[in-house]
Amino acid sequence: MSVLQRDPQDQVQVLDEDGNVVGDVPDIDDETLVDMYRHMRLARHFDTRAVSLQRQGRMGTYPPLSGQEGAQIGSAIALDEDDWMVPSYREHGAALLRGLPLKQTLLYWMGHEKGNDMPEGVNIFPVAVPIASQTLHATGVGWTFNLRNETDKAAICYFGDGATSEGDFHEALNFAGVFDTPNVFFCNNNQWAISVPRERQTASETIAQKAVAYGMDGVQVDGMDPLAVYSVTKAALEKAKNPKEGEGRPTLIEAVQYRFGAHTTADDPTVYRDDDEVEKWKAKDPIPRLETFLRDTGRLDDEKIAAIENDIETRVADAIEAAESEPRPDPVNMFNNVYAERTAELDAQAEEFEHLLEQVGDEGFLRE
Ligand SMILES: Cc1ncc(C[n+]2csc(CCOP(=O)(O)OP(=O)(O)O)c2C)c(N)n1
Ligand SMILES: [Mg+2]
Repeated sequence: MSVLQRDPQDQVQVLDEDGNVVGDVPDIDDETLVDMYRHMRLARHFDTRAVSLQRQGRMGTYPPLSGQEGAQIGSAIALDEDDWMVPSYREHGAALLRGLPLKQTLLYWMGHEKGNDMPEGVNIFPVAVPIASQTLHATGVGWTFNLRNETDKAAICYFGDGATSEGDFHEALNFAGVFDTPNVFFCNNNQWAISVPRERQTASETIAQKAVAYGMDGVQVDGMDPLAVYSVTKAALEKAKNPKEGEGRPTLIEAVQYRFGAHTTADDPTVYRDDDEVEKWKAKDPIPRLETFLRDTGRLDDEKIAAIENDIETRVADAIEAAESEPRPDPVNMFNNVYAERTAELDAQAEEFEHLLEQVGDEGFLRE
């Protein structure tokens, strides 16, 4: 039976908190497993450096991902080359794995238009800050594949627990169910929507169970177990592209996890959550879990880990240097890429902005 066909309360797990195998290990080759680990470590290191850049005034704001590496990398690594990814604003790890250079993620959060300019062949939508708006875009991508008869492609959409309270989420899933679009809706349930806890977000026992209302499979997975995340995402992507008789294409995955840090660098989580809670979840950290599994099965040792650490430090340092070497962007560029072409309204806004800029200068805008 497929890993997707289960009670939405029955959480999929492959590794327990200590990295012991407790479920079916997915069929992944050794190289990919080590690559999974490398990317999770890279995402964590990048995250630490990015927060520190922001603290030093070298970046505007930044949403940390620590704690969520297992969900991001475990799912993104399951995608095929032609699949598309539709992210929220926290998917730096998943985006990196799918080919977005770290330099661009840095540029985006430094306020540079180039950050959202996807390189040719990188199938990732721009960062979506308006909560849940990207779920509709993702359904649109899936519907496009249907209309074009491109049955070998699927789109994964990432969003948070808070996004499930938005109308967009319901419209996106309802449409996907009715039009049987090849979508994987991947909810990063990190327990908090800024300061709103999961239990204030919905009275549903799980987020996965919401799938029932849209006529699609819903599955809850331990989002801090990268192997379990891989298993369910892979199964959902395969079903999206090649459903068996009687199966629908779309799936809702609820990946249960925790963000270790602040919502963004503008947030102070100590005012709304206890240290005990954070410590409880830190014991489930996806990185040591996968590391234990890889060491126990002879795929990783001290020497290989040291080489990985060296490599990721260099990669992140190089990306920071490259991003900081970019010339400062002209703020008027922000009007250029809203639509393919600038509308008359945007022209008027840009003109007014340039006029103001002439009057008060850059500094005038920075004054509090
Ligand atoms: C439509 C909309 N409303 C409000 C906000 C402000 N806002 C930014 S992040 C956030 C919480 C989102 O929580 P969740 O969906 O759980 O995602 P997480 O940040 O936890 O990954 C809110 C309310 C927004 N960006 N867009
Ligand atoms: Mg959340």
